[in-house]
Amino acid sequence: MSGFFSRFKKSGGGEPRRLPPGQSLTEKFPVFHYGSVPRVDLAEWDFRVFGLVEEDARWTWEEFSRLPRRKVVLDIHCVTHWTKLDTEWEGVFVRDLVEEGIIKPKPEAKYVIQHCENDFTENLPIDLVMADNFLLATRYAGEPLTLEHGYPLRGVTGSFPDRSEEKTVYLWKGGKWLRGLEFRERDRPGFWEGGGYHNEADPWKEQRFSRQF
Ligand SMILES: Nc1nc2c(c(=O)[nH]1)N[C@H]1C(S)=C(S)[C@@H](COP(=O)(O)O)O[C@H]1N2
Ligand SMILES: [Mo]
Repeated sequence: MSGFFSRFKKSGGGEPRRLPPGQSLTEKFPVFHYGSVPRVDLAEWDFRVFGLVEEDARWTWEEFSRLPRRKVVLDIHCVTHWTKLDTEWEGVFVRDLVEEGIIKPKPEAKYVIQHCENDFTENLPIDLVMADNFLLATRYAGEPLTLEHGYPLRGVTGSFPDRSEEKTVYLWKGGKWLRGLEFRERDRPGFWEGGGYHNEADPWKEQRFSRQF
């Protein structure tokens, strides 16, 4: 029992905060998406950065693989009420690309749209995309992503196991089969937001839906 509870470390205020309201822990990694799993050919794959950036970019898989990368451990929260603790991801952080001058967002850029296969999109404010709890992940738990979890590249967002002050959003804000980032001045609802999911998606505030279905 102590082992279980010791995983819920105290955050600044002294209260343990790892399981957002209305969530249950799972050891599994459920798969959830709309539509079918796209077939991706790495030889044809590219990744585009466009919109309000000083220079557009288009990277092949090989070029993308040479970008700076690092690892992070996150607790991920699905709007369908499961939370998975201590998930290990590896990939590219937008923050690193900006700090190294590889991407130069214009000052007017306030939002970032993830563009995925089959015209699927997800939207986030730029500060959340630049945070250390958002990455463009190529690997999960030491292995390349599986097809159904977004191979070869997906957005991932979650909360830090050891601190919970950072703004977090539900996992639906991480687009699987990611193909590009668009920097914009104005927000534009993504696929799930268009279907009634909450635009802000903060699991601690239980921002699941913006209206009743
Ligand atoms: N391309 C794409 N990405 C997507 C979705 C989708 O329908 N298409 N669904 C989102 C939702 S609602 C969730 S909960 C997570 C699920 O990720 P998982 O299947 O790896 O658990 O993917 C998100 N990313
Ligand atoms: Mo979801």
